[in-house]
Amino acid sequence: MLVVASDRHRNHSPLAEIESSGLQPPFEHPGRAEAIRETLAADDSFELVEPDEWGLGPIEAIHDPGLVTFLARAWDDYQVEHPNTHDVVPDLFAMSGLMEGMGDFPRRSVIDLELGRWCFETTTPLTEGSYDAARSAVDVALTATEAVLTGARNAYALCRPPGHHAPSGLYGGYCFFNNAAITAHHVASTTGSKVTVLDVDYHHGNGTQQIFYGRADVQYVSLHGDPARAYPYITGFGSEIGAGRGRGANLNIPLPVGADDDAYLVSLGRAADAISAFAPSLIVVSLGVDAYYNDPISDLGVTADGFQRQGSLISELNTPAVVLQEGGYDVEAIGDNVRRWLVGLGT
Ligand code: OKP
Ligand code: ZN
Repeated sequence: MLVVASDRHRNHSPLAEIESSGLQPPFEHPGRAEAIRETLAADDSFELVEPDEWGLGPIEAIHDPGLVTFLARAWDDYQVEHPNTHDVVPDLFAMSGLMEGMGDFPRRSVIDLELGRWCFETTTPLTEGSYDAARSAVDVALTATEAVLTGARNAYALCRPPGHHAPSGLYGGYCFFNNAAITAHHVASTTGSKVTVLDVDYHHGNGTQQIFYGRADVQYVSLHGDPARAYPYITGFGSEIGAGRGRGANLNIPLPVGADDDAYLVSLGRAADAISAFAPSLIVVSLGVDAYYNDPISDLGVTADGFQRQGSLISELNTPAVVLQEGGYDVEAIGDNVRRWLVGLGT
């Protein structure tokens, strides 16, 4: 199987994250991607290549160009006001309630205000090279996708930072650009065919759901910890089925605490039936391996064997698939868990 990976992910390297009201070492760090790369490089069923450059077009087809411009400049602009800041984090959130009944938010070039305008939470510091890393993750995803569009049965994109929490006009949840949404839209718009995003990360991909909620040509199917207890709390409920032309093209399957391999596979079977009924030309898999029983920020009970069974179940759909990395925070196990999912899919 072709694996696309770039060293540029290392340029996104936060010192800390502000989570649950505490400052702590970041769960989302360069060591995650390094561990995956090492594991895949040691197995000759995988061939590692560098990404091509795809430019801003595919990104701006999904994200507000204002967000893109902001991310490109924000770290530098922040240093002018606050010199020698390594991790840039908003300390004001430009929430709509502040302007309730008074019209639109003022668009002013005050960096502290702009940060709070584009970022929705505190666990996603912007470092000097975050924009470069986020750009490289998109290039990695699109390069792997190109391989599948030109005949490979499947391919793996070692994306870092991840993407599925980023809606069209915001960043957060460790995500800057929504790699999966950019990829799915790129394929749907260039081939005129239907695409499914299957999201097996432990967390609901609120960003991907938001981007495609009104669209009939891109299906979003997600299994995740029930948002009644799990981040991002706001979305991921089964009642969210899409809107307008997109009604019926969004499927959320929330999972209970401790769901094990068998339970997970039953729900993934439901997801597979929905994908089969939609009949996409391509499946974009948002692969987080944070459903792992030992993941430090999640509460499901999936084992390495379970990940392989997941890949294998999806291979039975007989549909080309490009697999994009999202989360997974047990760095000891992340490489092998990803490898097993890909082995199940078919290398
Ligand atoms: C990214 B991905 C809860 C804080 C959650 C962000 C988690 C982002 C997960 N107190 N922090 O979906 O793996
Ligand atoms: Zn996750």
